[in-house]
Amino acid sequence: MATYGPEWFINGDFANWTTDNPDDWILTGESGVDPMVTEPVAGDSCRMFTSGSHIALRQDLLAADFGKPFRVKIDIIKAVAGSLRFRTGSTQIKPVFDSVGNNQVRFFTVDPGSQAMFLERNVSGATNDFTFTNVSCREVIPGVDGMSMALIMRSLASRKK
Ligand SMILES: [Ca+2]
Ligand SMILES: [Ca+2]
Repeated sequence: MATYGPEWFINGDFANWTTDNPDDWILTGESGVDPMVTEPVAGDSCRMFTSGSHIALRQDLLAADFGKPFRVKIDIIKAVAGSLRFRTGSTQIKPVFDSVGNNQVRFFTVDPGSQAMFLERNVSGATNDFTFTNVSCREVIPGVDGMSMALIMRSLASRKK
């Protein structure tokens, strides 16, 4: 089983806000209420809305870990229109998110060209409207899975004969 390194996102649970923007996130593209990032429930969740223009939240965090495998995770509580994606540097992490659900995970390798991790609207020029309560980004530390362990045990057993 793989294990996971420490959490990279600060305020990934959207507990802390200042003037309707989440602390520790770099927000680009907000213009009044369209596009906007807003706090629908105090200290709980984040809504990202646009009728077409780009909007993104970003944290710069992965410089020391180029080329390593990572896992992002999101809890989405409202999916009204469009889709939502993570992006590392210029590399979009697929598949995008388009539905409600907790613990939706994606795996990726950190783009060697950038330390920026974006959470952004996916569909250009269309309405994208999502509310999410938590996001997470952690390094994947590979382990021995069950099948590999079974093969190792069988190999060791046969050597004893
Ligand atoms: Ca939360
Ligand atoms: Ca805002």
